[in-house]
Amino acid sequence: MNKFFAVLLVFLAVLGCSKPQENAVKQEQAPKKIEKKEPEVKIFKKTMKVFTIAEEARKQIKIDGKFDESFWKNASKDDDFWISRGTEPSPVKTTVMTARDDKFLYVGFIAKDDDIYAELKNTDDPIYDHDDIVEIYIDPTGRATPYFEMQVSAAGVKFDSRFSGGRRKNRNDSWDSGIIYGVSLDGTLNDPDDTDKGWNAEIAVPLKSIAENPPENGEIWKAFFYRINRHTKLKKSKKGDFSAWTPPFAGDFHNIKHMGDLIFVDEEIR
Ligand SMILES: [Ca+2]
Ligand SMILES: [Ca+2]
Ligand SMILES: [Ca+2]
Repeated sequence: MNKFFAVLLVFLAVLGCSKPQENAVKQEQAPKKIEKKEPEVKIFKKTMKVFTIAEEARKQIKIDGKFDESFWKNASKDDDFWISRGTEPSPVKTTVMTARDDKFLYVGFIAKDDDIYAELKNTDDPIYDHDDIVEIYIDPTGRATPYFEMQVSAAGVKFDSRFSGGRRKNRNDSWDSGIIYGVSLDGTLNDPDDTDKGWNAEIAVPLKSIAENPPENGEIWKAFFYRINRHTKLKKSKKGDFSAWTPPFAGDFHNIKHMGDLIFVDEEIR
């Protein structure tokens, strides 16, 4: 190797080292691509203990949409509803409560609402597309076969349906849950010119409609509780109008793999 080649090699080595640095500088200066970020979603699931109403306290039960019975004070409650996609807590306020006795699962909803709206009148009308409603989904086995959907509107109309074999499969609207329910309003129905406070739904679900045997101490049933808030004359929906006790992480309320747990316990309330 003569002197010329030695110098050439050193020159090439220096060149080789400097190029990546130049590139690095260029990359740093290049304008950053703006990536559209999906909101971060932390998947979670709720659980709720369903206490047993003591025998002597069962006489007071009146399914009227009012929660005057003393056991409701001691029942499990959750007012932390989320928008159904699970990205944030719902700005529309709802509380759900549960209790049981030997024949019924009792579910109470307290729905804050400044514009109570419900027009449909007949059982199994599509109130889910139209009116202010609350919804209960129950999958007693966790296998989605069958699972049940029960809804009540602010006008006191019910929709109930039975599914079997998986998410949305074999829908049967002719199924009758036999729910007993009462609705009470703090406001006026279908009047956009005043400001309402809200409405309640008190729902008794016959255990025998859902499962062959009433749940035993510690038994878990999968469940969703939902609320759809509407506006008079079907004004456009707002954020939080589709809300859930435990989110399905989809616009689809039937995303049953995210159902929460209802844990039935013998512990008594009165
Ligand atoms: Ca009552
Ligand atoms: Ca409403
Ligand atoms: Ca039905």
